[in-house]
Amino acid sequence: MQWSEMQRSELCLLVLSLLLPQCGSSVTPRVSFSLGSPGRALTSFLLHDVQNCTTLLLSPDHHILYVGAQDAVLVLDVRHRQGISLIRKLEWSPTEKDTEECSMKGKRVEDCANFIRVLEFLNRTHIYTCGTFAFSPRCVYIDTETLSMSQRSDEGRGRCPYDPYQPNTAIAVEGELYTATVADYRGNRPVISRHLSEAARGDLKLDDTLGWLEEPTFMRSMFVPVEEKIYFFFSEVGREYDFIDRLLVSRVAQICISDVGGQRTLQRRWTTFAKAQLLCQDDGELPYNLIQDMDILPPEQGAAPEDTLFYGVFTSQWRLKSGLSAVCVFSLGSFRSAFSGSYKVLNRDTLQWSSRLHEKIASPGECGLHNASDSALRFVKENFLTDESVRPVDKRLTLVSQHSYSHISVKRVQAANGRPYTTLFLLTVTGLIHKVVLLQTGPHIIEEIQVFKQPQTITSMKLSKDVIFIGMSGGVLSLPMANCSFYRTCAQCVLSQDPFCGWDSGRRVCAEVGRSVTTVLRSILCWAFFWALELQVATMEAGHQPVICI
Ligand SMILES: *[C@@H]1O[C@H](CO)[C@@H](O)[C@H](O)[C@H]1NC(C)=O
Ligand SMILES: *[C@@H]1O[C@H](CO)[C@@H](O)[C@H](O)[C@H]1NC(C)=O
Ligand SMILES: *[C@@H]1O[C@H](CO)[C@@H](O)[C@H](O)[C@H]1NC(C)=O
Ligand SMILES: CC(=O)N[C@H]1CO[C@H](CO)[C@@H](O)[C@@H]1O
Repeated sequence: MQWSEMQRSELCLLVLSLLLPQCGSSVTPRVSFSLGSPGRALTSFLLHDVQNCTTLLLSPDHHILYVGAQDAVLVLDVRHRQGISLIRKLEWSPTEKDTEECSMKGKRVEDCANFIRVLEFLNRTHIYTCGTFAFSPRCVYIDTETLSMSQRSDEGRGRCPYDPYQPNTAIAVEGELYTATVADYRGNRPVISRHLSEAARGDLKLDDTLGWLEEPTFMRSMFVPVEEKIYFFFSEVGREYDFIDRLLVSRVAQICISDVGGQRTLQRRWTTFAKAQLLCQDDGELPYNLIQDMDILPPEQGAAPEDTLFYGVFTSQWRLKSGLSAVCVFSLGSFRSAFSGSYKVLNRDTLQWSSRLHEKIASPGECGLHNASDSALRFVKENFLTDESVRPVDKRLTLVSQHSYSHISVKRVQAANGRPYTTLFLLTVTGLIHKVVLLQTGPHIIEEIQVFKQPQTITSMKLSKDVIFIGMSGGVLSLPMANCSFYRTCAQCVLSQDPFCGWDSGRRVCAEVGRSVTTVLRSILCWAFFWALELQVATMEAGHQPVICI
């Protein structure tokens, strides 16, 4: 804990009338908690025989956390803040024979287990789950009422990777499963596909004759209901930059859920696949070109759907920026404009991309092309890379960090001053969580919390209403989003600039805004500070007196 930092902040408060410009806005964490600090206690769920808890799924009521681990799916009760308890452990492992065959093919025995990598609700009562199953992926149903796994298993090819170290993503929408993974043993046939489709629609996949994907690393997928589209986020080799060898780029790709494939051309293939480059780059600087994670923030109440925001963390391929990462925010509006704009053209003889204008026979990226003519579908098939890249909101990076972030989760919180604030939870590969609030003056790292010490290869992070869950090799951790009672005085409470917290001057405690009904009413004096901190310059101009906490 850096008390000195906090004391400095209090001093800062005293001289608020002098309005030091650096007051309150800082890109280093204001408070930092090392592993095991009482101020930010972790709840952990560890079982000696459970490993690699890397796939998390929360029930819609946030009472149950399903955990895809090694050779098991755990069903955990997470209703109580004090502790996590095991409801059921559903064992699911390959037979000895499977393991033997796997290791005979030259794989390490420890990698020949069943690593659960897909875990999605198909409907109210059933979860669909897939695992690597000794390099021979399988999928089963879990009945959430009886908490049992189906006896019969499906082949998992194209749904789940063979290799547990290959990243993948999956999402279920209306009972169908959309996946992005590699679909072969060696891991060099990437595919985006739909499974479990209604018979009349049929399963769909990518046409792989044309290089729709170039050695991708899949990160995330998201369904956006207003668009009736699923977006996939990944990085891959940017073949359009043929003057640089193996330049990697980040992408957003789309498909429409209404897609049923073409009738002759593109039969059983996507007719709505399109991809665009995601640019997380400052003018004149090297790009942060490798997407690590993405989260979605629905628009504020009353705002247009285009204002749906996507928060991504990116690292860089370039040595100059190694170890650094950046947060960039993209809007649904910018996806729309890229996908409805013009597309690059690939010269089949030279394999070079260009932005040459050519006759537009159809609109690639548009939903509802299943009845289109063969020539329209051929056009769509060949034009899948948008000419325009997707740039971040306000054309700038939201945050640049000395740390390498691997995960991001975003939440909008109503602060004591009644205004909504966007809060980011960023996890580093080395086990630090940074809680960041985006203020008008820029990002402010409210706190840094160490959640593990050993660097983890594969982790996951999920937010419930007020808790952050982290899945890692040894088990599952949970951390409350805030601990307001750590701040003992009004000044500490306000200067933390934590939108989860507000000063309750009746009880004289720093309380969670949503939890204490009276906080909002009683913290009038306090949120005058919030306002003062955010609008220091305006305050000075208006000649306002600084407010003192009492
Ligand atoms: C919050 O911080 C206080 C003061 O350090 C500590 O006593 C308390 O246990 C913490 N609560 C949680 C849930 O971390
Ligand atoms: C949910 O899906 C399962 C598996 O497809 C099916 O057996 C079950 O009837 C479905 N339940 C409901 C309520 O639709
Ligand atoms: C479009 O295709 C559906 C079947 O996929 C068919 O029922 C319908 O008549 C077609 N519409 C047109 C305008 O061709
Ligand atoms: C596939 C995978 O993630 N395996 C990890 C399982 O956990 C052990 C440590 O407990 C790691 O060493 C493996 O890499």
